[in-house]
Amino acid sequence: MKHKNIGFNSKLIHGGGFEDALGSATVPIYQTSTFKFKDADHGAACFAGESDGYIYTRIGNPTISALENQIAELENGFGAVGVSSGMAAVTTIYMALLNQGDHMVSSAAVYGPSRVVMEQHFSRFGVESTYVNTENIEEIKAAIKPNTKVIFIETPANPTMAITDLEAVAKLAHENKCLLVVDNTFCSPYLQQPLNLGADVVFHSMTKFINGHADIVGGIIIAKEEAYYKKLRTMMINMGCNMDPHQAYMVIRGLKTLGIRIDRSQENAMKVANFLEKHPKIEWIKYPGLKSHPQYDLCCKQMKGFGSMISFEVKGGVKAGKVLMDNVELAILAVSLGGVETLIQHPASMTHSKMEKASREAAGITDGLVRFSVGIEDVEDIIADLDQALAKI
Ligand code: LCS
Repeated sequence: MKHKNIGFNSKLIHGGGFEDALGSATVPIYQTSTFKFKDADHGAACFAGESDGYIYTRIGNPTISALENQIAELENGFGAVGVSSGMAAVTTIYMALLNQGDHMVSSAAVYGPSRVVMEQHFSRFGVESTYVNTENIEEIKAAIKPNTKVIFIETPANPTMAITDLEAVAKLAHENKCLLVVDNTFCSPYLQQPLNLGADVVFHSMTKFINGHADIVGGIIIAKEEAYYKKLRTMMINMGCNMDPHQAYMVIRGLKTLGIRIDRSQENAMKVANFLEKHPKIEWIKYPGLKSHPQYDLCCKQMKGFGSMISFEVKGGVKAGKVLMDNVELAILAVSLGGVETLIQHPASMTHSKMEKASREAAGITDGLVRFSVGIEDVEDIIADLDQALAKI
């Protein structure tokens, strides 16, 4: 790369080292499914891996490569593999790193489908799993078995905002010859770089902060070492869950403002959290930036900022929470998160509804929990909106 010693925000604009023969200043959309070979020998060399020419878009495409190279650099990994969605990242990781008879230990509170696909589908192929409260390292230690191959962590966890100590888990994983995989969706590389804390593989739903504009779905996996990068890329190619060049172009465009979007949304989130914490109708609130968060010190240690995700419960449980959700006017009642717009949703009946109720409760996803993704609007408007909706309870 040309610019070696530049800061994170500069890398968002200039990172990845993209260049093309026409001197394009931004990355164009290479909207093609296939690429011409110069001659038969060149085609054979591309397939043999002796030439790095492009072959076919499921295997690789210049627009997608530009995004992969940029994100690999931001996460400090060997390489990145773009995929069609965050869930495509999850299934590619499970398929590439786990075999029949293997076991995985994971956070009880992870994005619902990450758990459902393991417990209800990979179990059909003989992969075992145990879900524990990974805030407590002793629970992870107790769950490790001789056949444990992967520890799969989401921190902060969706939607409980529980934090896992990445350095401690990385050490434990490696002592037990396991790989540490981290879902970094809630932070993005701007706030947390798990590979620098010892993780082996990191992934994102780029649908969220990385793209940031609620207009595409996408995922990416970053590996620290070449061997795992190759395994993951081969699995993505064979499963056919590649990104599309237009989707990659949209993410490259959104990524440029990641730093300024997160700065603004987390500044707003801190003010919203302070407002909610003092509000008489709030039963409890969990936000990494509040001293009342049980792992506040750990948040300060491993995250560069507190992010913009808040979970809370209104006094009066589900019924009162529904009144709140039905009466907000600025915040949009919708799933997803990490975009420029403020969103509100109810995990027990929406994002985490396919999880067993007992598993949800054990993970701290109470029926009354409301999840709030703070956007970049004027914070006075976000607070006024919550205030008027809370007054209706
Ligand atoms: N990991 C986390 C932490 C997520 O929040 C999500 C999606 C995924 C993975 C999957 O990514 P996708 O396939 O949707 O790109 N989370 C969602 C949520 O909380 N509401 O809607 C989607």
